[in-house]
Amino acid sequence: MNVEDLYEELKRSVEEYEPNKAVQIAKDLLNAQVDPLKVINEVLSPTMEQIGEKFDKMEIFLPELMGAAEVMQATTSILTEHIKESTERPKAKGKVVIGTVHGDIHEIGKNIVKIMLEVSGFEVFDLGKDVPSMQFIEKASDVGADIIALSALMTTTMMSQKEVIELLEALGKRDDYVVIIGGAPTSETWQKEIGADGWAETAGGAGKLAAKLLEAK
Ligand code: B12
Repeated sequence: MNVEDLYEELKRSVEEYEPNKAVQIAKDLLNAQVDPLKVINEVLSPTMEQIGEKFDKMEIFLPELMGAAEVMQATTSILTEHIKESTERPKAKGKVVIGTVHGDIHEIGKNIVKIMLEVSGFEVFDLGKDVPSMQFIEKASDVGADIIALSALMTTTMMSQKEVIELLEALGKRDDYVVIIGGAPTSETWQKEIGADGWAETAGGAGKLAAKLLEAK
């Protein structure tokens, strides 16, 4: 099978809940020297987006959405593990506290961002999902973080990104941290509106963004 065929098969195995097959294809793609980040950005993420649209239109239901998410997660962990193993880490750049904001349990994208920050040389403290706003600030203070990274996947939970920044301001700590945000419904416009320091569309962009912002600080 050529790479294009493998992409098609991978898409199909996510849609049809075939985790073992998807993981095998991911391994085949790695053996064929395909860039794992390309597989995530160009095959897996668009497939999940289409699945989300089908869910939105009620063409599929929660069990199917959960099944696809499981396959996506199993496949991305093979790919990100490879990124981790094959990338030589630059020397320590700084510390990042990351999590998915309060009210939101989507974590696939956040987990990819975490790996990309790690391979870019950051020490990352992952608070997981549905993280109360105050917990980001407490953890950042405990570990002496440079950056707080907030992921939100729903229009409703984007407000929690704003809340973290408002809390930082209220506590007089806004200048202590660089705050970066991301997640499918967010944008540069939203970043500016809530006064975050940076936004990136993809996980690959997140590593570069964090390094650039910290250098500028
Ligand atoms: C998978 C999925 C799920 C899985 C999540 C599994 C998991 N462990 O994460 C499950 C099945 C559990 C789920 C549940 C729900 N979901 Co859902 N889900 C999705 C889906 C299909 C894909 C998300 C995903 O993983 N994408 C792939 C990753 C790689 O992309 P990503 O997350 O965007 O991340 C990339 C970038 O955004 C960026 N990034 C992400 N975070 C950050 C952070 C920083 C700092 C930076 C710089 C960058 C960055 O980098 C990542 C990699 O490139 C989306 C559809 C969509 N279009 O997003 C719906 C979607 C987000 N879900 C939706 C809904 C409604 C729900 C539920 C409420 C359903 C329900 N009725 O129960 C629940 C949520 C409950 C809750 N309180 O959170 C809606 C949200 C609508 C809205 N209001 O905005 C969507 C948009 C589907 C839809 N079209 O209706 N979901």
